[in-house]
Formats: sequence, structure tokens, C-alpha cells
Amino acid sequence: MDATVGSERAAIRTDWTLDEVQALFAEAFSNLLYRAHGLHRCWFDPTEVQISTLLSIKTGACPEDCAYCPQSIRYNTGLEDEPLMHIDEVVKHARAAREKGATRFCMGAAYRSPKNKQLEQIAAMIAAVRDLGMETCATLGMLSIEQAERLKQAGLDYYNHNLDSSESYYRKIITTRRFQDRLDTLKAVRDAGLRVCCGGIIGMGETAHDRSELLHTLATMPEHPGSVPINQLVQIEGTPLHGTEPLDPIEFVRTIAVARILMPRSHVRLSAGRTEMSDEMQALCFFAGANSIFYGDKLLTTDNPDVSRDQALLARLGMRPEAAKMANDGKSRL
Ligand code: SAM
Ligand code: DTB
Ligand code: SF4
Repeated sequence: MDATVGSERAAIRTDWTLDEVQALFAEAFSNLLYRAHGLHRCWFDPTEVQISTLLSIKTGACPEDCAYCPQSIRYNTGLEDEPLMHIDEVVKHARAAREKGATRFCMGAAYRSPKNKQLEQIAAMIAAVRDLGMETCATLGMLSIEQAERLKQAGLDYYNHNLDSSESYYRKIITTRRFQDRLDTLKAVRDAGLRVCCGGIIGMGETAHDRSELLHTLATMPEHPGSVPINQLVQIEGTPLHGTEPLDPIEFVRTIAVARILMPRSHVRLSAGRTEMSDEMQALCFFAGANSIFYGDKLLTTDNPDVSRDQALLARLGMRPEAAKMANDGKSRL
């Protein structure tokens, strides 16, 4: 499929070369944003933003050693561990998120990979959230094909599984699994017919080459992920990445713009890190092609901007929530 940007034919490509990606990053900022915004308009209404709300359904005590994560058992971050939440509690949170205007509800669990007993409990939660008329998303760690199929059968729409960094940088960030493990789970998720939500974290001390490599891997998957979360590292005391030199915000905006150009039909989510971003930086990210946010006062364990700050920001920018693809009435509640 393709669309027209001015006189430019904008095809959906999965054959980008790394050189092409690097050349996009090297563009003058104005040219890069002009092109990204033009493409954004071909596929989306630039005044709409997709709204997701996150809930941590199982918190902390994770055996993995991801250097950014407060939930790893290896770092002392003062986080209180919580076992798998009861289904009634999950539904209560989902209903509240829906009332505040969220159209997608994402359930996150600090697992390396879920056990089948846990998966069954989570399958019931997914079915219950879907009954509320919301899109469902889950992020539970590595999955086998059978587990992915079970989630699909329960009514799951999206599975979030991030690459997090370039393949080259991965081993500096995580030693308890391989980059290939991530790709294998993503294949199982695709093969089960689930939609893929896959992105990464920017600002972990990676090089510009790493950022190009990460976006290149995402944009050359057999199919572009439906959602591409771009997280800015939330620095947490006690994790190895605490104290990392913060990334130039302009470089972050460039990353959003390049993601938009490479994957024009995907929702690009301005994910973690918005609490530390100015309203002006977020406005630039939306102009560059970001069209999804996490909404609600909390991400998984860390703060997200207050709902009132987000409502004010969207109003100032003349933006409104995108209607749910499967919500009961499709009306915005913001
Ligand atoms: N355990 C599962 C996994 O790793 O796939 C699911 C939950 S994990 C917390 C989901 C994602 O949260 C990670 O892949 C990472 O992208 C993001 N994340 C975790 N800690 C973060 C931080 N401090 N800053 C930004 N993103 C973070
Ligand atoms: C994603 O890409 N970002 C979200 C979601 N997918 C699961 C998680 C952000 C977590 C930020 C740190 C925390 O709150 O624990
Ligand atoms: Fe565990 Fe996921 Fe955190 Fe890594 S990112 S430590 S796998 S919860």
C-alpha cells in the first residue's frame, strides 16, 4: 500500500537499509520534521492521539537484570513487590481508565516468562477487560507459540515486547537473555495472529549508531509493529543506568520523526519519560509523528504526567483522543 506526500510516493517499506536510516538522522531538523509530518498526515489525522493506560498486574521480583528496570530483583530500588493482582481489582482499574478516556488497557507483569497457571489467570483478565469494550494489550515477557495462541484465544489485541536497544548494545544492558530471544517471542506473537507493540528505550547511553540500528531492526521486521513505543529512559536510583548522561531532547524528537518516516502506518507512542519533558518538547514530538501516549498518573511503577496536565496539554494543542476501534460508543470521554 502507498500514499502521496506532495509529489512523493510514500510506500510502506520493510527493506530499509541502515545507510538510509542514518541518512534520515543526519537531515537538517527542519527537513526531517517536514517530511515526517507530511507522511503522518497521509495516514493519520494529526489532531488525534491514541490513548492507552497501563497497569502493573504483577510488580517486582523479576529474575532478569535489565539495567534500566526498577523491577529487577538484583537492584535495590525500594520498590514494593506485589503478587499477581486479583481479576476484580484489574477490572476496577480498567473501568476507571475507560471513564477517563483510555481506549486501550495494557497489563504489565514483571516476569521473565509467565508460567501456564499464571497465563490462565491473565487470560481471564483479558476477556473481562475486553468485555468493557476496550482494546487489550499485555506485556508478560517471553512467550512460546502455544502461550501466544492462548492469549489470542482469550481476546488479546496487542502484545508488547520491546527490543529496547540495538542488537550491539543489548548485551551491555541485559545479560540474562539474548536479543534473539526477543525476536523469537515477537515471531510467536505474530504467528499467533496478535498485533505487535514493539519499540525501545532512548537515552541509555547508546550511540547515534545504536539508535539507527534499533529503528532499522523495527522497520525491517516482516511487518511493521502496529504500535511502536519510544520510551525515554526513566532514571531510577539503585539501577545501573541511574546517573546516565541525559539525551539531547532534539535527538529524541529526531528519533520520533525517523520512526514515523520508516513506519508511516504505525502508531508511534511517546511512552515513558513524559514527566521529564516540557510541553513544548511533547508538542514537537506530536508534530514529528507521535500519535499515542500513556495516559493516567502512573506508568507501571513510576510517575506519568497527571491526567489534568495531559488534558490541558491536548486542549492547548487542539488535539483529541482517537476513538477506540472496538469501544461500545466510540465517544471520547476526555
Ligand atoms: N517483563 C516484561 C518485559 O521485559 O518484556 C514486561 C514488562 S517490562 C517493565 C516492559 C518494558 O518497560 C520494557 O521492555 C522497557 O521497554 C520498559 N521500561 C522498563 N523500565 C523502564 C525505564 N526505567 N525507563 C523506560 N522504560 C522502561
Ligand atoms: C512500553 O514500551 N513502555 C511501558 C509499557 N511498554 C509496558 C512501560 C514503561 C515503564 C517505565 C518504568 C516503570 O514505570 O516501571
Ligand atoms: Fe523484568 Fe521486564 Fe524489568 Fe527486565 S524489563 S527486569 S524482564 S520486568
